[in-house]
Amino acid sequence: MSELLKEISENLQIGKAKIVAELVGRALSEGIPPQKILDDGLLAGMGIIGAKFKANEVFVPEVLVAARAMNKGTEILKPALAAEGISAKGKAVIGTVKGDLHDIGKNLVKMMMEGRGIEMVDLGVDVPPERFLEAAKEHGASIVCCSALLTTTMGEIKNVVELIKSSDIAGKVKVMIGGAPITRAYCDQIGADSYSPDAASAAEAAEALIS
Ligand code: B1M
Repeated sequence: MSELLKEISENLQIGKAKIVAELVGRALSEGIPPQKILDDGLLAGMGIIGAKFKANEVFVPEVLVAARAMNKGTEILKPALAAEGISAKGKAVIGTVKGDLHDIGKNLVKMMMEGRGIEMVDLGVDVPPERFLEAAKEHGASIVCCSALLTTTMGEIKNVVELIKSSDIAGKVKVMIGGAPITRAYCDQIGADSYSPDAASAAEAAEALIS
């Protein structure tokens, strides 16, 4: 890996957004292919943060600043990627279910998935099942991601699964679920496609589902 790409990865990991943006610009002007800058610079750095987060070596604040640096770098890179016809690996919609306003975990999941090159459509919080379905159709997403933090709202995930399974996109869209009260047993019980206990595992699972 070139020294410059290594620098991008390292600065991303410590959340130096401005420097990451500058380095991405420099890499482009040096003629490094945009896909290589994305894979070996930005995504490589985010991958390391994801693994460290999973191993409890870094925590929420570090992930948030790394993700912000990733976004700054991606902003600079996007026009070059688009010009080369390079698109995201896949698309997912994400939201916190109806009645639930917790979004810190959902945002982390979104950022980790973006860190794996997946385009994320964020529906925010308090999202009714119909909105998940509508957005999946509108954006042609292959994954619907539901987060729930309350025992009183986790039942809404079941409503999302049922709605999607009875819709015309059944079988084409996978439902991924997570949040503090959610378990693998619950996932199996309601027939969701994938459960992940944390944001880094969710990003890995999403990548596997897409490929
Ligand atoms: Co709330 N709250 N809260 N709260 N709140 C909890 C969840 C609670 C456990 C606190 C407690 O009593 N000990 C409790 C729930 C009890 C229960 O149902 N079992 C609770 C309650 C009761 C409430 C209110 C009802 C309180 C009240 O008003 N009486 C109320 C409900 C409001 C509503 O949603 N309608 C409420 C409100 C709030 C605040 C608004 C004040 C605030 C939310 C701010 C925000 O999100 N913007 C808040 C907070 C901050 C918490 C705690 C303290 C922290 C939650 C959090 O962000 N954790 C929480 C107690 C706790 O967990 N210690 C609590 C950090 C975050 C990174 O973790 O969200 O679990 P988490 O996400 C993880 C994984 O779960 C996973 O990945 C993430 C990162 O690795 N994950 C997924 C999450 N989504 C995923 C999706 C996936 C895969 C993995 O696939 C799609």
